[in-house]
Amino acid sequence: MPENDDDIPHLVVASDASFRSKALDTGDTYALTFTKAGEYAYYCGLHPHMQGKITVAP
Ligand SMILES: [Cu+2]
Repeated sequence: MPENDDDIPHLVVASDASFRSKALDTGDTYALTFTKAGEYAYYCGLHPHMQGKITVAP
């Protein structure tokens, strides 16, 4: 499970607003199960320049 190992909080927000974590402090984790294949773009709600993409294979 991914964990925030930074010394500042971050939070995970889907670009299409379909999921959103709470603010994750150091050591916090956030897990989500995807049931549909596709690409899911996300960013950090506190630092929007931090972006990523999850690819779920069929
Ligand atoms: Cu952040």
